[in-house]
Amino acid sequence: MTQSNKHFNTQAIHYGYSPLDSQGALVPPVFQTSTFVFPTAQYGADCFAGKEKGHFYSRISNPTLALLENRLAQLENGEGAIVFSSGMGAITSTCWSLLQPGDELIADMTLYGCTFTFFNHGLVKFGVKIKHVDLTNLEKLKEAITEKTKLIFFETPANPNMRVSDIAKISEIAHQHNILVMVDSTYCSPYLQQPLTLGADIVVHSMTKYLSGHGDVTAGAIITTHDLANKIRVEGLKDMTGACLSPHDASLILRGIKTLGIRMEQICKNAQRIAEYLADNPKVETIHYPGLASFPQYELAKRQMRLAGGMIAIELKGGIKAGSAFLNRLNLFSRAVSLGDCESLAQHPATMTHATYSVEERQRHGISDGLIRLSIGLEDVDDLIADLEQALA
Ligand code: HCS
Repeated sequence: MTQSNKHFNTQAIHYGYSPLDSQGALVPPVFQTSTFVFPTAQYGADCFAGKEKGHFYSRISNPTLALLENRLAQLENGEGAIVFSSGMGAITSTCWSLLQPGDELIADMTLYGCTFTFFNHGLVKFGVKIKHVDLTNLEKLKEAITEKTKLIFFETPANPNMRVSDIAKISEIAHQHNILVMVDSTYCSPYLQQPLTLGADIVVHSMTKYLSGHGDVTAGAIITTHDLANKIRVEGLKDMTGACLSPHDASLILRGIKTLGIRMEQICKNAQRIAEYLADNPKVETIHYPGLASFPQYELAKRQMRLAGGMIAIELKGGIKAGSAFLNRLNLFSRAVSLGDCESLAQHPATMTHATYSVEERQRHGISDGLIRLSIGLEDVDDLIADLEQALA
């Protein structure tokens, strides 16, 4: 009944749940409880000592969270997963568990603003050295590695400028030096890209985005080996961040994942049409979308992603002034951060998602002031193009 040998959509709907184990309930019940009753005092003590595998407190585990974790591990081709109350909860819990003072972390040049800040203003305070390296250049990666390097972290495609990094090649180099590779695959979801299959050690998702898919939850996850998941659960999640997901939010994500495949297919179709329209529009100076042959890493993106995704970054002729006027004229696209929702969204990274970088840092890290980020949703694509057309006019 767990459907482990089936295709993606079948697993996204069924994996890990048997209705007859829950009085026939077609949809998994939500275990909305913070604590669990011990049949005996000894059983409780054994739970705390790690000798019993049962659930005993929902910050650490809960049957609804466990179902979501098992399903995610299956969809990402991993052994184990942990869910968190946000993507940042997932990143911070993992880094606190894996890094120590004196260690070095290599990160790509472009990262989501709060990840960048956590690394450069959070981890550094505790003696971890951060090296930003252009991971699209493997020679630079090899030069940056030292015996202190413990973790390589990158987003692919990167938020917001869409840089694509080669997961297989970076993992191969990292593993020659016993370095762990952590990939933020939020822009793809497991439907478009499976970093563990390509050799990475840890995948992180903001499940606020495509996995939940409906803009009503903040959540995060990591998927990795059993051993690493166990370490990060009992160190990072349990004792360091406590960034646990609520059972109700987990059930919303389980619902969202059922339609992940068909949502991603349609979102990617819409995004491809919109990218082609924008690429031909004379008001657009630059467009970054992995599904266009003009995209610098078009071949790599085709190799490691099933489809080109729903995120597009553009720069308009006239820079930030034109970009701001364009944002203000949009009617159907919502002016909002976040991504991966049914609603199409538009935002300005330099003053919103990446405002945590200083001006100089943004310049150094390739986030231009005029960049506009679009998250393509599920509206009819002709309506979306009409909205872009009138906003660009
Ligand atoms: N990580 C989200 C939230 C921004 S504040 C985004 O839109 O990139």
